[in-house]
Amino acid sequence: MTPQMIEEFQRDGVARLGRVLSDETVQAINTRFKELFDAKTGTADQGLRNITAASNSAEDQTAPGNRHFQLMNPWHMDPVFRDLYQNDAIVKAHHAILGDKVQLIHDQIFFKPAGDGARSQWHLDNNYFQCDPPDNALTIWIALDDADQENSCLWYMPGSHKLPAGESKIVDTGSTKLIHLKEVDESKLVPYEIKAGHALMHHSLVVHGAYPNHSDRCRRSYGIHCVKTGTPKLDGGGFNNFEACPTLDGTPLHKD
Ligand SMILES: O=C(O)CCC(=O)C(=O)O
Repeated sequence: MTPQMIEEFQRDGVARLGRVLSDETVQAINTRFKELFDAKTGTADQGLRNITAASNSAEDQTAPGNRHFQLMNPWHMDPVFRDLYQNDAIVKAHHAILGDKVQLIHDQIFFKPAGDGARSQWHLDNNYFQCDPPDNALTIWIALDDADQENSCLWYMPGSHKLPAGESKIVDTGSTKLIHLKEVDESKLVPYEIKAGHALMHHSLVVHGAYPNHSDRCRRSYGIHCVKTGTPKLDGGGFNNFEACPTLDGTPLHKD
């Protein structure tokens, strides 16, 4: 990460990291993802779900309409994904913000099909992570297709990671398990269009989300969520399981 990227991240809560994956790697990830997606679609496998579906039933999960698929923890499924969280550019970017000791919370692939890709509700990642302090966690989001305003690129509210909790940050879980924000002034949101293989890094308190994908192109992306090693959760728990949340450099947990 350059000093300019670090400054941008600290000021806006989001920074463009430029290219982190070659076209060949993006292609290999998309091929493997398609195999996993096809094998899991319509099964009760909890690794894959449509997060906007009313339930986990095969019928709801495969119904056309409002679709936003999520494959959780692909790094458990194939070395092609394990290589991603250990990718040099990604590890260095984490170290630049969080210091030497960093561990995985989880990774995921998002897939919004062409035509009926759902919106991503406006949210803050730390409402899911529950890290204390929130500064200790961040997300790197890598586009696996060119992502623009037509096919649901991410939109951010720059600087919102510094807003006090409460203002623009009241959550509403509604009928789903998603924790989204109740009121967001959409005029303050900025689109972050990026090419396939390029990445964004964002703070765990920055407001972000995406509009639906009504275009004739799908939009896939890979999200990696990490935390400074040993960070507790707000409920007093932590990320203490090496198998589930390994350090990025393979060192044992909690050894400084
Ligand atoms: O890909 C998306 O639309 C949502 C991703 C996201 O919000 C995240 O990775 O924090």
